[in-house]
Amino acid sequence: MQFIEANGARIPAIGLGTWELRGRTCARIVEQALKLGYRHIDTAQVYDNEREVGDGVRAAGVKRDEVFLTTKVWTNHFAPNDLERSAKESLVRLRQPHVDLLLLHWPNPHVPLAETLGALAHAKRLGLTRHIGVSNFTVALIEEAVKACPEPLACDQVEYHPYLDQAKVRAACAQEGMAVVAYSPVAKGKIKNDETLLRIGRTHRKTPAQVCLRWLVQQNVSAIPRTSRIERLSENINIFDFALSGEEMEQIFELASPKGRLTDFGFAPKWG
Ligand code: 1BO
Repeated sequence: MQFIEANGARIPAIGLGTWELRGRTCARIVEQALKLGYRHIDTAQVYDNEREVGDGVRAAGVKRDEVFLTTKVWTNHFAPNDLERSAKESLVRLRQPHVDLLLLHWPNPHVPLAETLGALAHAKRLGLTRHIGVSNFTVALIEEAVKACPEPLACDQVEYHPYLDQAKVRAACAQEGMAVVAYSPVAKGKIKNDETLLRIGRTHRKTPAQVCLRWLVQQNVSAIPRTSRIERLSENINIFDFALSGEEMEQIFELASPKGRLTDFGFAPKWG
């Protein structure tokens, strides 16, 4: 497994995303992922599956300090006291003494960012999490957050796949020593019949999804594909035995389109 180093954090390059995974399916897939060699699991308070993620982690029998576990605080808990309480409740559901990374799930313009970041840093100092970071932050918000946060931020977790240009976010994170963690890294399956990815995949005997994930990892981005299918777990982690050429990387960058974003909500920030 390759790792992404970011402001003191060492984030496994491939992780398992669990958005929309629920109940026993979620627990089973987390357990299987860890048994197959995954060492990075991503959940969130709002996914309503922290309990099952915790069950899966324990059932896998992997040493806790070998697993990089992320959860996120939902935006209605950004007032300082709420944030600490919410983080502690996540730990109770996960049945863990701490997580490795605690993120602000989306920006919330209704609570001053400096106050929320102060509370996030406090959660780190209390030992509730080893590292802190943000998710769905634009370049302007990353810059504001870095200035306001009393502790280093390890990452910005954002939607990222070949159809969405994230060059500006990548550059801002690199400037601040932060990692980019990519959710929806295979564009919710939309890449599976992509001619460019199929052609590049044929050269390396890899699937379009594997080409996508390799393309992200070669940019020093950590990717957290979600799946509920065991066979996909193996496919998604089997990307460390080939390399894309510079030309292939460029051909994949050219797939980006202004309409490439797949996850947007009324409460989302104005994307730069
Ligand atoms: C509402 C959840 C978005 C991805 O984490």
